[in-house]
Amino acid sequence: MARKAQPAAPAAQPAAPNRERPAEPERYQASREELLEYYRQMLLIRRFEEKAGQLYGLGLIGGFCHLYIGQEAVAVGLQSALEVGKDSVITGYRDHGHMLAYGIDPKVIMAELTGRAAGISKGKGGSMHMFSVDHKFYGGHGIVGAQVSLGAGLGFSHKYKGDGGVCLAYFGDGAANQGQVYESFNMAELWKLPIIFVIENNQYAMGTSVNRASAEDQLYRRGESFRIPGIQVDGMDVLAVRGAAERALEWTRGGKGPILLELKTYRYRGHSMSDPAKYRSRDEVQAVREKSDPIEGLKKAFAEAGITDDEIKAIDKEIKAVVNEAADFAEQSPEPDLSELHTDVLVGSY
Ligand SMILES: Cc1ncc(C[n+]2csc(CCOP(=O)(O)OP(=O)(O)O)c2C)c(N)n1
Ligand SMILES: [Mg+2]
Repeated sequence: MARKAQPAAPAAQPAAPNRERPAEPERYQASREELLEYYRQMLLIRRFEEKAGQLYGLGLIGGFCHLYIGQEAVAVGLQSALEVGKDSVITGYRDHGHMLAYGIDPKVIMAELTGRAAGISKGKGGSMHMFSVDHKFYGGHGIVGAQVSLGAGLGFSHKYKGDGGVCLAYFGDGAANQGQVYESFNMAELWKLPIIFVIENNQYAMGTSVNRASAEDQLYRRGESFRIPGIQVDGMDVLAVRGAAERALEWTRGGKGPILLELKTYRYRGHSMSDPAKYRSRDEVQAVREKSDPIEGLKKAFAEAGITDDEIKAIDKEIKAVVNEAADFAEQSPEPDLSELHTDVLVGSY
């Protein structure tokens, strides 16, 4: 007997025609003190990472180690707009810069890199696994893309508790092709979670350029089919980054749900310490350093703000001392006791 054709189910009502867009961000008008602070923080990250590279070369740091040199303006510009202890941050394995930009003591970060008991994860996490609950800094994750789903969970927790916080979830251009990222986008928009998805587009995922790996390489558009608005930002300009942070925070704190920022940036060093760097030329790296270095770029705003060479030199000296102190501390601290081998593996109670 022929089956009767079923009437088509009524089409679901389309969601309200979207959608309001965030206002265009403006370059941030920083005060003199703020300019000096951004300079100080970016330089701290740069010198810290250079020192970490040296300690790695000397065999004092082992395992994986991913440096943030070149990308300093991203973490500094964004995190300068957050409220430490109220907002939360989560990122991948290239995490030293984000911790420093959150005001976490360079000594305990360096001690973690050298695997010492005084390190922020008691010397048992290393470069990729650092955490500070006090700062609401939730790592430090080695699984590419995992931090995005965990970040959606942090956004959920801000909303559930009504604590007014916003989560900043950083991930790379490579991670932007992971499936779980899009499941997280869907839930975040559906539930209007207070989360800023931050794509740090440093142009490469290990040795693969973004254009080779991404059908849509304008990554700020990646939220469109979830109705998440996106903004593309010059990630080498700390003032442009801070300006975009203002807009994104306005949006999320205003209860409008998630927003996506794509920061166009560049990493000067290899993917990790064991990168043969055969996928790009030295000239390419040199050209970015010369034309768009975030630290040199910021200096252009100094003259107008009346910042003198002596002030800059004093900061350079101060940062050198801070980083040397962190390295000395990291070299001299004892390693974890053998009895610590099996602690902190499982949560005792929850
Ligand atoms: C799920 C998963 N797949 C693959 C890897 C190996 N891996 C480590 S880093 C990386 C590249 C990620 O690049 P990107 O997201 O652009 O971040 P970047 O290193 O540029 O900061 C890959 C494929 C991994 N750690 N986890
Ligand atoms: Mg990348």
